[in-house]
This record gives sequence, C-alpha cells and structure tokens, in this order.
Amino acid sequence: MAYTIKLKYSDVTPRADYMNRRQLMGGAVGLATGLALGPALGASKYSADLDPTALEDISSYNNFYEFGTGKGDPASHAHKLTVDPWSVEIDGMVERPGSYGLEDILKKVTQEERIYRFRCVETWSMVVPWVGFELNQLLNMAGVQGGAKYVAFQTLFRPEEMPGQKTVNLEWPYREGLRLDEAMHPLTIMATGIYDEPMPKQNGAPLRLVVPWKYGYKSIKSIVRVTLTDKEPQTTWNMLQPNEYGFYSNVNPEVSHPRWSQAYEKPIGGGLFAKRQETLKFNGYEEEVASLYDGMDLVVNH
Ligand SMILES: Nc1nc2c(c(=O)[nH]1)N[C@H]1C(S)=C(S)[C@@H](COP(=O)(O)O)O[C@H]1N2
Ligand SMILES: [Mo]
Repeated sequence: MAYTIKLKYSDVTPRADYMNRRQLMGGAVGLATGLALGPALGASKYSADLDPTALEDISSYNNFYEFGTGKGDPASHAHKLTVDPWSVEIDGMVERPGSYGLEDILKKVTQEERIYRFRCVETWSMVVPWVGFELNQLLNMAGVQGGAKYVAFQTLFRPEEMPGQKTVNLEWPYREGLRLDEAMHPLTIMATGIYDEPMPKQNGAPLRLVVPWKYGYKSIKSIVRVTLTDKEPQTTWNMLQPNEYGFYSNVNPEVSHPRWSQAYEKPIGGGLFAKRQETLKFNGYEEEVASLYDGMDLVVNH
C-alpha cells in the first residue's frame, strides 16, 4: 500500500497506533473488508494533516436519532440495523433513474481515504479518517439533467430496526439537501468506512454523506434515496427549527447559533485535559469552498 503520510517524531497516538496497525495489516485490509481501496489511499490532497480521533471515540459518541437521542444510544442499538443488501433509489431530474445496488455502485467508483475535520453544531469536533468516494461519481453515474439545481437525500425508514423512529419527535425519514455545486464539489463524499473498516452502523452504515465544511447534521447517514430537483429540498432540522438550522449550515465561527456561540469547539476524545479550540471558517476548508458562496450574505443564508 503506497503510504505518503509522514510520521513525525512528535506524532503521538492515536495516529501512530493507526499507522502501525495499518502497516501490520498491510494491503490485505481493503480486500478483507470488501472495500475497493485504490493505490492512492492516504495520499489525498484533500486530507487534513491532523491526528485522527480514536475509533473508539468516533464510534461511541454519536448523533443518530433513529436509535435515540443519547450519545451512546446509536452504539447500543444500531447493531439491529440490516445493511446488506442495500440499494439507493436515484430519482428526479436524472437521465438514468432507478434502484442502484450498493455493490454495483462500489464496482464503478474510486474509493480513497479522506481525513476530515468534523464539526457538530453542538460545538464538539473530531478528526475522522473516512473511506469513501466523491459524490459527483454517483451523480454522474445517474446523469444529472440540465435543469437540476439541488440534491435531496433520505435516510432509511425502518422503525422495526430503528426504534427512535417510533419515539423521537422528528419528521421521519431524516432528510438533508445540498445545492448541486456543493454536491459536485470534490470534498463532498459518500463514506463507506472509517479507519479502513466498513462503516460502523452507529456512524451511518453502509453509506453516508460527509460534507466537511458544514455542521455535522448535514452529513446524513444510512442513505436510501437521492433525488435531483430544481427546488431547495426540505431538511429535517430546518423543518423543526428554521431559525436555528438554515439550509446552508456552513461552519462559521462568526455566526452564533441562537442558543450558543460557534466560536470554539471541543475535540472529542482528548481526555480530561482537552482544550477547546477556535473554530475555523468553513471548518478549515475556506480556501476550497468559499468561492461557492461569493456574493452571498452568510448571515441571512446561515
Ligand atoms: N439519519 C441521520 N443522519 C444524521 C443524524 C441523525 O440523527 N440521523 N445526525 C446528524 C448529526 S447532528 C451529526 S453531528 C452527525 C454525527 O455523525 P457521527 O455520529 O458519525 O459522528 O450525523 C448526522 N447525520
Ligand atoms: Mo450534530
């Protein structure tokens, strides 16, 4: 496996552990887990040069209201979720609408590792080594029609396996949306794994969106439907509290949430002495994405 991330003397766990483990496991990992990882693994120019949060933290401190509202509920209950077989309905303004089997999708896309910052609107953050493919690959597979302007996403609705869909007061299924240019941006990925392992169910197996410059709730989990449309899609949190959760939801330390400031964040897994850190505009991806919002008022369009 070609590895180009340099380990510095100062590097500490969990990243050092991670690299060691990966060296031990070698190139067989991708095959063993069924993930078709290309030779570029780990070398993406889009990866942040940061120490990833430990897998134990990434997979035990979650928001996935289909399994309850507690941070530990998803890890306790998501094992009930059946993720195989899995297919995604792609419909609306596309040339080739239909049901796309996940296995077939994965044969046609290029997967790679992306180490991204992840920032929840609740002001905690992580660094996650995702495995996935650019969403634009899936959209091009279906063929986007000229008039399409937005992409809408829906999570699985299966109350027998997702107990929160019976008890949590949200409009199910969970839904999210992006403008088409945001969806086509190379930073926007469909993730299928973390740390070279298949996606933990509590993190949104088998397929979830990751939009690293937006608050975490935009990164919708366990996706079964992708719809191309010319109208701004309804989104779960916006439907619940429009003044608190805008359609754009770009990470912005200068625009406070009505109930809390967004200027700082607390890294998860840092232990007792973890210090809060300053939140970066567009979560650190300003150079890559700011031009998408040229001329827009980011307070009005929060
Ligand atoms: N279907 C679905 N997707 C979801 C959520 C959810 O409750 N249901 N929570 C969102 C929120 S608020 C966050 S912060 C992230 C959390 O992702 P993680 O648990 O992998 O860290 O998932 C997002 N995607
Ligand atoms: Mo969140």
